[in-house]
Amino acid sequence: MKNIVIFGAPGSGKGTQSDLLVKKYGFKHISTGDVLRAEMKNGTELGRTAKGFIDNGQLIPDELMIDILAATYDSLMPAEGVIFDGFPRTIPQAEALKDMLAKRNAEVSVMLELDVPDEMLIERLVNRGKTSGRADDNEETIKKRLTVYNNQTAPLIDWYEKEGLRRAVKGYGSLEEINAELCKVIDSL
Ligand code: B4P
Repeated sequence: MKNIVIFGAPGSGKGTQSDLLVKKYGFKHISTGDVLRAEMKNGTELGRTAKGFIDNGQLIPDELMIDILAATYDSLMPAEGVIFDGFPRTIPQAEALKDMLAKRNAEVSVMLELDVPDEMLIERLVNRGKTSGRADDNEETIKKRLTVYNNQTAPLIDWYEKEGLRRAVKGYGSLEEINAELCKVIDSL
């Protein structure tokens, strides 16, 4: 069974590429952003807590995210593969993912990193904001999200490099080109 982490800055195309990989391989998909947005839509307590952080471009506290992740993962078993999209976003989350999988006799197979320059990220998210209805897709919040990414999430690049699991792919160009590069890595696992 493959456990694939898809990694990148906000707007790098994690969700977009995950959808294509799910279609091709039939993997299950855990998008922590989607999980949180569903909770917000349903007005649950978790959704109300998450909204305060998301609308400000901040990350949800690790303890909360780690519990959600484990519950979502177990609800999807058995599976041939799982794509983790938007998790981990901090080093404690990466450690928790490793422990959670180890307890289930599993491990991360690869971390696929989508590299996209900042100007392109901002342009993509501002564009998405015109139709997404997402309160965090406006220029001011996007810039905050990029700062949070650089401070809290980017250190995971070295963390996964040291684990020997990091594979970086150019995250701009056509969706098909990017997808073909990701598939090459997955097929080589
Ligand atoms: P997410 O929902 O994970 O969102 P994202 O990082 O904004 O987007 P993604 O990279 O998936 O981009 P997409 O494919 O949509 O997180 C939202 C928030 O939830 C976070 O800020 C945080 O507050 C919270 N959260 C989530 N997980 C958390 C965690 N683990 N811990 C704590 N907090 C957490 O692509 C973006 C746009 O680019 C789209 O419009 C797309 O059409 C376009 N695009 C994609 N590929 C393209 C290409 N090749 N060329 C041109 N445009 C492209």
